[in-house]
Amino acid sequence: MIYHGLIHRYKQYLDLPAHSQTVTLLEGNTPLVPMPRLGRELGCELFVKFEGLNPTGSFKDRGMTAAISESLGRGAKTVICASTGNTAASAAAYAARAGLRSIVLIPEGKVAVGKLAGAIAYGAEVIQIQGSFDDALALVVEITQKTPIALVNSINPYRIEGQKTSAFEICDALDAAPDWLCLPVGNAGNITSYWAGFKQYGKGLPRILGVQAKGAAPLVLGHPIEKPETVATAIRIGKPARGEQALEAAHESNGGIIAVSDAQILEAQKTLATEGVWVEPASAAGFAGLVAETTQHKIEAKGKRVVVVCTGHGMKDPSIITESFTTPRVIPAEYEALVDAVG
Ligand code: AN7
Repeated sequence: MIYHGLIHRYKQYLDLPAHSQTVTLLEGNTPLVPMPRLGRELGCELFVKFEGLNPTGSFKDRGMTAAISESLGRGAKTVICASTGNTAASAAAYAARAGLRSIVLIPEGKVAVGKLAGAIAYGAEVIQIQGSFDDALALVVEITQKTPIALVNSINPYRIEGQKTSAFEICDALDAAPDWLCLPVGNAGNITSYWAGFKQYGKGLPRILGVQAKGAAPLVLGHPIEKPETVATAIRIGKPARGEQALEAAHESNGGIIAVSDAQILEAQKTLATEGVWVEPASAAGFAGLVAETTQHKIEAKGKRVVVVCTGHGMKDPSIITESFTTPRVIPAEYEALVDAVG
């Protein structure tokens, strides 16, 4: 069966206005990768929903196909977003596809190189803000209230509609919701979308574990963070726009929102790669949270079906790896030297 993208596939479940004109890069339909070895170590049946395999390398494409389709149909000429990077690349790609102008605001010096390169490659006008993601978000909200420029951050309700489809795909693949769903939380659009999606689809409800980075954990601490800091720059967010809904999802699902350290995040990134899945640091936070909670016996994962959402590809943030490894050794281009080196 030919795949036409997630709006086509799940149209009946998505509350999109009639004026929408579908703009798609065939996003979604991402693999639910079994992780038998790591699952055995944790005592559960473990899967990764690998959202890094979307067209621009992150889950943002699910919401962006919906938001850009609506903006285009409404007659918008320009779209704008604030971003820690992945939203920027996704908005740029879908705007390019739709023939719209895109403007993206990013926090100065804090965006992973693969994301910035993507935004530029797809033709976005990139503006760095001397401030945080939260400052940038406040600015784009203001300009979209005062001008016809369309906002494509996850405050835009169509972003949530599109992102619900990952929950549908998981239910379709497993024929039921998993027992646990673990995912990173930044601006809290994704956790909001998953919970809405599972509730709507009627194939059962998972318990949801939302995971923030310790230096950017407003939902765990219970107050906004003025200067969020974490190696996981994607979730370096101090005032999540959908924070209330994230807390609601955690509470209603009998799950929780926790924080993990940067060291735990980087360790989780390495561990996932040992089973062949390379994700960017923020993306590994869900797995880091699962490991932390099972180790402390706060989550009883034994015999349970657990889906960890890996939101963005490792290639988005190569410097995290390249800055920490030693340069590969150099040998002469001779067989003897190779034999020596291989040992
Ligand atoms: C890889 O791109 O906020 O909780 O501006 O890139 O829905 O915000 C990215 C967020 C998790 C958090 N994982 O999702 C942006 C941006 C990755 C991300 C999140 C982001 P939300």
